[in-house]
Amino acid sequence: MNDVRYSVDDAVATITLDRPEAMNALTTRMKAELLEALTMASQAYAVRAVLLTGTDRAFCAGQDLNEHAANLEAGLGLNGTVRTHYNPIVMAIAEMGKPVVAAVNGVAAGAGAALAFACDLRIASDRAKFAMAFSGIGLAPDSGASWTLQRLVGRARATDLLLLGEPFDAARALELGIVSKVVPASELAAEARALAVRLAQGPTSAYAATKHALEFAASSSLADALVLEADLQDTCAKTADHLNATHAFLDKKRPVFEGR
Ligand code: LHQ
Repeated sequence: MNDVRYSVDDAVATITLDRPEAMNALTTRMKAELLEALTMASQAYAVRAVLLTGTDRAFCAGQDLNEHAANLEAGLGLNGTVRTHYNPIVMAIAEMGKPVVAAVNGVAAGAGAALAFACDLRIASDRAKFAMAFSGIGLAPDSGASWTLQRLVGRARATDLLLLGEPFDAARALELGIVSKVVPASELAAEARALAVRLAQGPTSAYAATKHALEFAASSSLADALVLEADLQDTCAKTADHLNATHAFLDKKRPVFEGR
């Protein structure tokens, strides 16, 4: 991989978008590398949480507009990238049976912001800035932003943010509930890592079930959500983590989760 870095430590896979000269804007190569990294993290048994971040001033400026302009010039339109790259990337995050934390270190624009929205938790540096840049270049939301943003902030605010496209800073993102925490830029890497390590030491199967239940319940009836909850709870109840943590509680000990 060239523009995306992948490393595993303490059961946390860290995926770093690393093309700072273009604010980590996504080229075809970068999108392929990001999907490859997410797939590796998903498949690796030893990985129990994922941390997605950027470098320098940017988390991710969305689609690389130089490459996109070349495609338009060549009459290729979007060149299939929404279906070929963005959609599989977002689904890889959503379907990852492990928590995914976005450490938003700087600008997150367009599909870059949508990537952060697709993650399970977002922690931001006080230098982070979000821009729903789609309408600014005559496009509608993609990469799940129409789905995720309204679930994060409610439909009225999502409509406002997507139609008007006004950039907003980390403090506003916190107010809107888009990020769960804002920390000084110098502390972001350590704070985000501590959060990811904590999640990697948690009940991985229960986390996977929680993600599944939330995703399903977002667009189902209460009755159907109850049915799925019951099934998922059956699965969780069979894990060693559940048995051990229940005994640990009764023994007044801290539970140790092994992720199985
Ligand atoms: C960039 C980019 C960029 C290339 C900064 N590309 N170089 C899906 C499917 C297919 C097509 C289209 O889109 C999509 C979904 C999307 O993602 S749509 C949204 C695409 N992204 C944008 O419209 C954001 C464009 N960028 C900006 O608005 C600003 O650059 C932001 C707000 C990100 C940062 O502003 P500043 O902090 O003022 O930095 P800057 O504008 O000076 O940028 C620094 C450099 O990064 C600069 O290059 P240069 O060679 O002049 O130093 C920019 O050209 C480059 N850059 N974003 N998306």
